[in-house]
Amino acid sequence: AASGAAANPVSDIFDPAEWELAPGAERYTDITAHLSRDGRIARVAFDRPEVRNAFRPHTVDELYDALERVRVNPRVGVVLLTGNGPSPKDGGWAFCSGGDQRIRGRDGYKYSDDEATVGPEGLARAGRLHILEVQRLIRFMPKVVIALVPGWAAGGGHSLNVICDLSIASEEYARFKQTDADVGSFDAGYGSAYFARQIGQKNAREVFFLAREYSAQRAYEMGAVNAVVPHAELERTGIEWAREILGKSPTAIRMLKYAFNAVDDGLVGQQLFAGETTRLAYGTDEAVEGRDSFLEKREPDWSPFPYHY
Ligand code: S0N
Repeated sequence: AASGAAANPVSDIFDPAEWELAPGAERYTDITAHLSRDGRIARVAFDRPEVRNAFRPHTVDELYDALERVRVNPRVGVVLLTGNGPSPKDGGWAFCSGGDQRIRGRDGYKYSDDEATVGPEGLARAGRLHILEVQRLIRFMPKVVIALVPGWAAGGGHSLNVICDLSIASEEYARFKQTDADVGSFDAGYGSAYFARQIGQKNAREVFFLAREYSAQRAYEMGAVNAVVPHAELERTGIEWAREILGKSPTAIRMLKYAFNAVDDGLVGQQLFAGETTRLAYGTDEAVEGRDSFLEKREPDWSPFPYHY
């Protein structure tokens, strides 16, 4: 498979006929970002296959930028998050292997490999575990995010698979391993506690406490992924699922995503759901009457609006 990387500069299973470069993506070095030709699906991918798509702080900055652009793009309804490959070194595939262990220091992650050049801004960023900001962006984005797992999902990459709304895994190459306890770096938030909601407490504790390797099939049996497909069909399946979701009501999808989230997200989840209900309410004659009565300095007339039961 290693020859594929040379044949296709993005990824061996990337179909250039489906995609065009997303606006602003030409300057990314650690990820790639594309939009489908009709602009309705985004594909964002880790692009460090030589280190199993591990992320350094710069990678996370780019990922956040790409996902934020997607979040505010009104045409995009579904996001595919994946990892490019194979590795030019050994042909191995990865979704993401988490934080780049080569630049992890005592106070977190070094923002730059060259600390002398980072300046005050770099110092302020030092040690930030800002992959958690990316997790929140995915979690709170009112669009469906699908993880396409072409190879290893390990450590913080495993957590990213957890946070995505749906997951499709490569039958041949997807592997799952939560190395956090091996390397002394643990995700005590969504990556573990929410993972236990997905696959059950005993399974989740096994994955974390034993840090074993799991196949795509085993991950499917545990409920950690939605489907296992042949490697060559991974991206096509992701696009098919995205197109199916795009055939549904955008409002229904966003309300459902926030409804699924709310039970685990406390007041933040309620706040997001509430924001959506307010948006819906603004579209009613009743809310318009409230606004107009204020602007016209008169008592509101609520009589046309019944107390539904
Ligand atoms: C993924 C593994 C299992 C793959 O094994 P395999 O196929 O045998 O390949 P290797 O030979 O090991 O790797 C190939 C080359 O890639 C390099 N490499 C792989 N992973 C990393 C990495 N994470 N960082 C740096 N380099 C990596 C290898 O070194 C090798 O390079 P060469 O050829 O030069 O020797 C296996 O590679 C593995 O176990 N990787 C490490 C996985 C890991 O432990 N990741 C870190 C876990 N922790 C986090 O991610 C924390 C992240 C975080 O920021 C966080 C913080 C707070 C709260 C939450 C999080 C969060 O988790 O999101």
